[in-house]
Amino acid sequence: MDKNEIAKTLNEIADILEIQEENPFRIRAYRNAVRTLENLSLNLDKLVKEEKLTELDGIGKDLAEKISLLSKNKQVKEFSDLKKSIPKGMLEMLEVSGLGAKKIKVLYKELKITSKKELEKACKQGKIAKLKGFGKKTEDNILNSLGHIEAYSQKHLWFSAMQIAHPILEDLRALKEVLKADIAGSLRRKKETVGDIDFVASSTSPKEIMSWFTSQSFVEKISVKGDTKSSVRLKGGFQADLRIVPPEQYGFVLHHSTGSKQHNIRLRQIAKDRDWKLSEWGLEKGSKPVITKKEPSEEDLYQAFNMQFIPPELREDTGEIEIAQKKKLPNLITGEDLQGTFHVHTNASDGKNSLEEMIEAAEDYRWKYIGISDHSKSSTQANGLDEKRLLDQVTQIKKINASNKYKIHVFSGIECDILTDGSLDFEDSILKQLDFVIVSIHRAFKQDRATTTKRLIKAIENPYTTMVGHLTGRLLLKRESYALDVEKVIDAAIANKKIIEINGQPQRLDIDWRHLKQAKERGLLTSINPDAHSIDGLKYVLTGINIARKGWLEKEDVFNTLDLNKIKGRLKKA
Ligand code: DGT
Ligand code: CA
Ligand code: CA
Ligand code: ZN
Repeated sequence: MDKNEIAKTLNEIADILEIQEENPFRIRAYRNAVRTLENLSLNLDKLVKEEKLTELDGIGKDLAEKISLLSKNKQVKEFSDLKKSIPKGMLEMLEVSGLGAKKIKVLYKELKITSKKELEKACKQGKIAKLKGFGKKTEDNILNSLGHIEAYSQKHLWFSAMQIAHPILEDLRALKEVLKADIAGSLRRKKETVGDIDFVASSTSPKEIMSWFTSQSFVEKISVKGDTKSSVRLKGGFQADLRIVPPEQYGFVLHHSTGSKQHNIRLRQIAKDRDWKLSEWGLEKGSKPVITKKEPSEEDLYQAFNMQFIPPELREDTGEIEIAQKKKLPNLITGEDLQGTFHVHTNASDGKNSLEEMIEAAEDYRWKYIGISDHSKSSTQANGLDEKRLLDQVTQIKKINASNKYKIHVFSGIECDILTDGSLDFEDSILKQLDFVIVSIHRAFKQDRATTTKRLIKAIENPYTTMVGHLTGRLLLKRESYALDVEKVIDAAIANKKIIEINGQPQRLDIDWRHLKQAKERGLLTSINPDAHSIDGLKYVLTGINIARKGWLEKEDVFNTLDLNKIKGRLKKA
C-alpha cells in the first residue's frame, strides 16, 4: 500500500472505533496518524526500511509496526477483526455526505439502520427528520446524497459515454498547450459499458490545461484537482479523469490507462521475465530506458517486446499477447469492409421513416444493398405486419428495384417473431416469397433455459430462416438475457449454415463479443446489423463493427462484407 491507501485504512479504523464508542484517545491517535501520513513529504518506503517511522509526529511504536506491515501489503489482524465486527453497510454509510461516525452510531441505536438502503427507506418515511440532532434539512441532504452516490456509481453505455467524451477530446486537442490527447480506459477498448471516461494528454504546461478542464461548463463538481491528474463529475452522471504527462512519458501512460488491468499485468510479467520493468513511467532495464527514442509511442512499446501492435479493443487478456508474439493477430474488420446491411425497420411497423427515406439514407453510406425487415404480426406492440401488409411491401420493393431510381439494391425481409414453441409467425408459403428472414424472440422471456434453447434451435432449423436477431434479448444495464445455452445455439447455427447477427444497437450489442472469438473458429458467420428504427439509427452498424473487432472478427467472418452478387447467390440457396 502507498501512504494514501494506508491513511485511508487508518481513517476507516478510526471510524469503526468511533461507531463502537471506543476510547477517544485511541481514536484521536489514529486520526493524527492519518493527518501525518497525508502531509508526509518523505518517502514512506524508505522510512519503513530505515525503521524511522516513530520519528514522525504522532506515530508511536504500535502504529509504526502496523503501518510498516500495511506498506508491505501484509495483513494487520487487529484491523481485519475490527472490520468484521461491524456490518459492511454501516461503513458504506460513511460515503453519504453529512454522515460521520457519530451520526451513524445514533442511526443504529435509534432505528437499527445498518445500510444505505435502510437509510433511504427511513428518510422516505420521514423518520430521520424526527431524530434528535438531525432535522428535516439533514434528511433532505441525506436523500440527495444517496441519489448522487447511486447515479455516479452506475455504468454507462459505450455509445452515450462516447457522445459526451468525443467533443471534450476535440476541445482538448484544440488547446495550444496540448501536444497530444486521447481517450483511454474501457471507452478506448470499446467495452459495451464503461465506468468512467479517461482522458490522457501530453504537455509541458499541464497547469493551464487542468485549469481549463476543471472550469468548463460540462463540469458539475470537481472531485480531485491536481496539477497533473484530476477527476470531475460531468452533467448526466458521468465521471471523468484527466491525466497530463510530459511527451517522453505519453506512450507509456496512454498504454497504462487504456488497460485492461489484466492485460497490463500480463505485459508487466513478461517485462519482468526479461529483467525489465514496465510501468506508467517507462520501460527500463536497470535504470536505463529500453527504448532509446525520445518520445516512445505505444507502437514502439509493443515493438520493444517483439510483438505486433495490439489494437486496444483486443487488450482483454484473452490470449492477445501470445498471438501478438507469434505475429498472428487477426486483420480486424473495419467499417469500410461493409457492402450493405440487414435488419432495418420502416414506419410500416415501428420505425420513424418511410421505406424510401430509409433507402435514400442507406445510399449515403455508399452501400450496395439494404435489407428491410419490419416486425411480424404477433408483435402487435410494434405494429407488426400481417400477411397482406407484408406482401404489399414485397411488391413495393420489387417496383423500387425495377425502377432503377436508386443505385442501391433492396432486399425484402421480415423480423419474424419466434413463437413460444419455436415455430415462426408466418407460414412457409409467405416466408418463401421473401429474400431473407430474421428470427427473433420478443416475448415469453421467462421460459426455462432448456425450453428457450430448444425454441431458438427449432427456429434456426426452419429452412426459410436466414439469421437470428438479437440472440439473447438483453438490454444492457436494464434487462438480463433470457436463460439460454448460447454455445449450443451457436453450434446449431453453424450446423444449419445460418447466420447470427451482431445487433449494433448500443443497448443490445447482442451477440456478446465474448462468444465471438471461439464461435468464429468453429465456423460461425455473423452479419453486422443496425436494427435501425430511423435514418439516424443506421449509424449503429458502427457500434456493431466495434463489437465484431472486440470479438476478433475479420472481413471473412461477416456476411455483409460480401458483394451484391454473392449475397444474391447465398440468399437464393437458403
Ligand atoms: P471502467 O472505467 O471501470 O469501465 O474500466 P477501465 O478499464 O477504464 O478502468 P479504470 O478507469 O479504473 O482505469 C483505467 C486503466 O488504468 C485500466 O484499464 C488499467 C489501468 N489501471 C487501473 N488500475 C490499475 C491497477 O491496479 N494495475 C494496473 N496494472 N493497471 C491499472
Ligand atoms: Ca475508465
Ligand atoms: Ca478512470
Ligand atoms: Zn427485434
